Amino acid sequence: MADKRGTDNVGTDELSQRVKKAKADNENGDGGVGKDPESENILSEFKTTSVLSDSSREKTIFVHGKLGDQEAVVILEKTPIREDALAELLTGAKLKLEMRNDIYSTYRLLPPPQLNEIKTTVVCPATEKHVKKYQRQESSLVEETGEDYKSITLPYIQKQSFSVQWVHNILEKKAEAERIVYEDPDPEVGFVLLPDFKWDQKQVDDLYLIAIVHQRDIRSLRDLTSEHLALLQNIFQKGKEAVLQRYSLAASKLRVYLHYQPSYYHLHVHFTKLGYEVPGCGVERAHLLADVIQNLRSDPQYYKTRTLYFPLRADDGLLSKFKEAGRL
Ligand code: M7G
Repeated sequence: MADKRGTDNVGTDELSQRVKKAKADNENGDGGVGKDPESENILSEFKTTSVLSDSSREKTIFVHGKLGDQEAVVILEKTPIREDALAELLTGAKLKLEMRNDIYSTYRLLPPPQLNEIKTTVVCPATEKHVKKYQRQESSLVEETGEDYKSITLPYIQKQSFSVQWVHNILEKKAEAERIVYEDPDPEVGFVLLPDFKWDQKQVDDLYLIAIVHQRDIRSLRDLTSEHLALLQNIFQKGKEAVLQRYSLAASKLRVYLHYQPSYYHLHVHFTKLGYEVPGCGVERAHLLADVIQNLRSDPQYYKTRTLYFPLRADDGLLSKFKEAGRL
């Protein structure tokens, strides 16, 4: 069942209603690239090549396969059971008894189809890098000095990183325009705040938004100096206000952070609900925006000069570059 952490001042029910309303409001917006709510089932042609990873605890499976002649990755994830849908779930379901013993009994509950969704993400055409990203792999912690960044990491990411076309589509309103929660259009300090595609927006317990900056030449934490303080403070302040207004979630219930290394080298900030243990929120990858702001205040060149630590997966090309350079 969806947990109730952090809903101190507002009931879960009310929160769910607000999320649903926000979603409905959003869905009345204009279309974007690939928007086709009732699209036909393109996955009926999907041919599985391999299961990249799965988790019975997370109730997810990451599958590599082919859609026609194109490589594809499909991610399936069972969604949380919502409190506001409980009554409909219990009355509308078929219940099949599995066993009964004294005061105990177990059943298989077959919910009505509308309450039995599986959140599905399709990446197609998927690159080899996508396939690797979703494959379960051992990781190693890398120590990157400011010099290592210039001589190893930067040349690698200039050649090898994921396309940020999807980010440009968002900034130009060519995709996901109807999902935007808040925008500050200023070219210097402005940003777009919208739901991360990992969040289905059905409950606030797993809230996940991203703030994408309008400036296009800031790759990551490493590019930040005190010149970007106004931008970072603007995202922090207005992002928190927008979340409070839209989802009634106070700033004290949010984890606001950047990834280093990110997957996509266009500066963006993650806003997740505190207590929601999302992959990538651990100390080896997440940098709290509040800390980033403080560090830049005390040293304008902090992220140019500091040694930064991050995990790299065994088959990551960047890891090979660190090994070749004798840094691992
Ligand atoms: P990251 O730190 O660069 O990499 O974050 P990560 O994916 O390894 O965490 C990028 C964030 O953008 C992730 O949280 C993704 O789930 C999210 N994201 C990625 N894509 C391709 C999209 C997209 O097309 N739309 C939206 N809304 N979010 C996306």
